[in-house]
Amino acid sequence: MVSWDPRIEELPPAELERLQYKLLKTLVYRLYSFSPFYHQRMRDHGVHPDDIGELADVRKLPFMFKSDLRDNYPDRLFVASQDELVRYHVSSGTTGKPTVVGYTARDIEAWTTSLARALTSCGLGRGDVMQVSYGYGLFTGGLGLHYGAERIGATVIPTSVGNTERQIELMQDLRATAIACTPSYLLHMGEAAEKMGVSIKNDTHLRTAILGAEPWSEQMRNRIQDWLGVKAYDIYGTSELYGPLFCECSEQKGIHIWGDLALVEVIDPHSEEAVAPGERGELTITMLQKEALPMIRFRIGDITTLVTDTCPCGRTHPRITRIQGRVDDMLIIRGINVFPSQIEHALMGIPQVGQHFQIVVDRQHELDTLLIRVEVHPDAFSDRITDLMKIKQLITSRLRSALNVAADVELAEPGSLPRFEGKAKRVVDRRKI
Ligand code: DLL
Repeated sequence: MVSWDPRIEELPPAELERLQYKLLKTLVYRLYSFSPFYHQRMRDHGVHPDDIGELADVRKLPFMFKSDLRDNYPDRLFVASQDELVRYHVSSGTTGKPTVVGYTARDIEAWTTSLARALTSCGLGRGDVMQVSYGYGLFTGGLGLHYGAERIGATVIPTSVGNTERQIELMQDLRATAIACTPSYLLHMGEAAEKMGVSIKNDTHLRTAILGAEPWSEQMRNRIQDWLGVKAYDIYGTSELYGPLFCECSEQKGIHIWGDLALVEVIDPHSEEAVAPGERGELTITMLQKEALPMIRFRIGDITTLVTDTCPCGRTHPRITRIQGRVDDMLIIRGINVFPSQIEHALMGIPQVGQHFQIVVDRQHELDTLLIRVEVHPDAFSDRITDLMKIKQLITSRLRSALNVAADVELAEPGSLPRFEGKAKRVVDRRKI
C-alpha cells in the first residue's frame, strides 16, 4: 500500500482518538467564543465547552441541519471575515434557497489534502492523466478533484461536463488513465463512445474511475467495471463539508473517513441515538478543522452504516458503506418505505435490463402507484412481443420481492429515457399530498 501521509492515515486508533478529542475541544471553545450561532445553540442545549471531557461527549452537543444554513443565507454562519476567504462554492439545493460555502486558504488546503489521500489510496499518482468531468464552477466536484489530482502529481484534463464526443476524443488523444465524474455520466459516455465506434475498454487507456455525487449501487459498479474495463471507486462528500472528500481505497471495502478532519457518527434519525456499527442510520459529521464554515454534528440526511474494523489496506480511520439513500428521498408507497437504491439494485441484477430507468410515483383514487420505466439492454431488445413480455414479467417479480410492494413495469427502447450530465434525476413524484 502507498499512502499519501502514512503518519496520519495509519495512526493507531487510540492515538487517532486522542487527536480527535484535542481537535474537538479546541473547535468547541472556538465556536462558543466566536460564533453567535453556536454559542446560542450550545446555551439553548444546556452544554458548555467545559462539559466536553472525552471524545464520546460529542453526543452532548446540539445537531446542525441543512435548514440552519438556508435560514442563515448567505454567510451568517461564517466564522471568518470576508477578507479571510479565498473562495465560495454554492450548492443548488433540491429545495428552497441555495447554500453558500466559504473557504479560507487553510480550508482549501485541508480539502486538497483529503483528496490527495483519497486518490493515492485508489492507486493514482504521478504519471496518471485524470480527466475531470465533474462540473467546474459553483459545484464542488470539478475544482475539488482538480486540486486533489494536481497535488498528487497527476496531469489534469479539466473537461468539466458536457460536449461528450469531444470528451471521448480527448480521452483517447491525451491518453487519460483516470476519470472523475458521476456514475450516470460515465454510463452516458460509454454509450456515446460506442456510437462513435470507440470501445472505452479496448480503445482507450482508461483504467480508474472516481465516481460519486449521486447514489449508485454495487451492481452498477460491476457493470461499469466489466463493460468499460475500469476499476470504479465510490467517492463521497457534500458541499457543506468542503465538497468531495472521502473515497474507497483499492480494496473497495467502504469509504474511508479521515478522522483527523471529520468525526463520524451514524444515528437513528428518530431516537437520535447512535446505531451499532453495521446498522443503517443517518450520517452525522463534525468537521474538526474547518475554518470558515464550521460544522458540528451536521445531520447530512444520507443513510449509511459505520464500519469500524481495520481495512485490509492498513489505514486505521473509520469507514462507511456506500450511501444507501437519503432520509428524505425515501419514498413511501402505500405505507411501505422504498429507496430508489433498492430499485436500482434489483434492476441491475437482471442482465436484460439496460443502464437507465425512471421511477414514476403517482396517486390514483387515493392510492399510491409506482411505475418503473426500464430501458431494455440493446442485446436483449427484440421485436417479438413474447420475448418482451417475459422480460417484463421477470422484472415485475424481482421488484415485487425486493420491495414488498407491487410496481408496474414499462419497458422502454434502448436510448429512449432521459440522460444526465450532472446528477441523475430518476424519481418523478407526481403525487400532490
Ligand atoms: O455532490 C460533492 C461531490 C462531488 C461528491 C463529486 C462526490 C463527487 P452536493 O452537491 O452538496 O455535493 O451533494 C451532496 O450528494 O448528501 C449525497 O446525498 C449525494 N452524494 C454525494 N456523493 C455520493 C455518493 C457533492 N458517492 C449529496 N453516493 C450528498 C451517494 C452521494 N450519494
